[in-house]
Amino acid sequence: MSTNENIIPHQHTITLEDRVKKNGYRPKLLWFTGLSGSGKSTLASALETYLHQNGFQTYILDGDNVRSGLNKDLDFSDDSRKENIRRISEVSKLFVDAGLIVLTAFISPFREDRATARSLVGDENFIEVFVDTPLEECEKRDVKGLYAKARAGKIPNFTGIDSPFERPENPEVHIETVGLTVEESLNVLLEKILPLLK
Ligand code: PPS
Repeated sequence: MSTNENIIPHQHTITLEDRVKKNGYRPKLLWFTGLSGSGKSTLASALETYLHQNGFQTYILDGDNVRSGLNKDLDFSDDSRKENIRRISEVSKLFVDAGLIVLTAFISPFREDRATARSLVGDENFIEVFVDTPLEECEKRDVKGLYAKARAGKIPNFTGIDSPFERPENPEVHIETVGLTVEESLNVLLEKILPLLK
C-alpha cells in the first residue's frame, strides 16, 4: 500500500456529531455476508425499505452493482476479492461519516477482510449480519443459474465450490433463512438490529 507524506487531511467544519444531532440517530455499517444466493441482497433491500420508511437515511452497496462500476476491473481471485472488500470498506467509511445507515451485501468470504472493514469504521459502528444459508440450499435455489455453471466448470473460483467461504465466528446478527419467508427473515432482523440502532 502506498502512503504519501504530503497528503494532509483537511478538518471540515461540519462534523459527524453535527450530523448525528441533526439526523437523530447514529450512522452504522450493516455488513451482510454469506454465500452467493444466500439472500444477502434480498434481505438488505427489505431492511433498507423498512428503515427508509421509518426516518433513517440509508444506502445499499451491493456485489453485482459495485462490480459493474467502481470495481469492474476486479475478478474473483483471492486478491481481487480482497481489493473489492477494501474499496467497499473505504467507501462505506465515507458514507458512515456522511451520517447514513449503510447496508453492504457482498459475499466477503475472508474473515480478515471483514475484520478490516470493522476496524476502519470502528467496532461500535459495525454490525456484521451473517446470512447463514447452507450451500445445498443456495445451490437448490440457484436463482442466477451460477451454481450449475460452476459445477459444469464454466465459472472458476466459485465461492462454496472451489473458492472458500470463512464463516463469521461472532457476528452481531446470525440469521438462518431456511424455512423462513423474506417477511419472517425481515422480522428476525428487525428484532435484532433495531435495538442496535438506538
Ligand atoms: S466477493 O467475494 O465479496 O468479492 O463477491 P461479491 O463482490 O459479493 O460478488 C458476488 C456476486 O458475483 C457473482 N459471481 C460470483 N460469486 C462468487 N464466486 C464467483 N466466482 C462469481 N462469479 C460471479 C454472483 O452473482 C454474486 O452475487 P450474489 O449476490 O452474492 O449472489
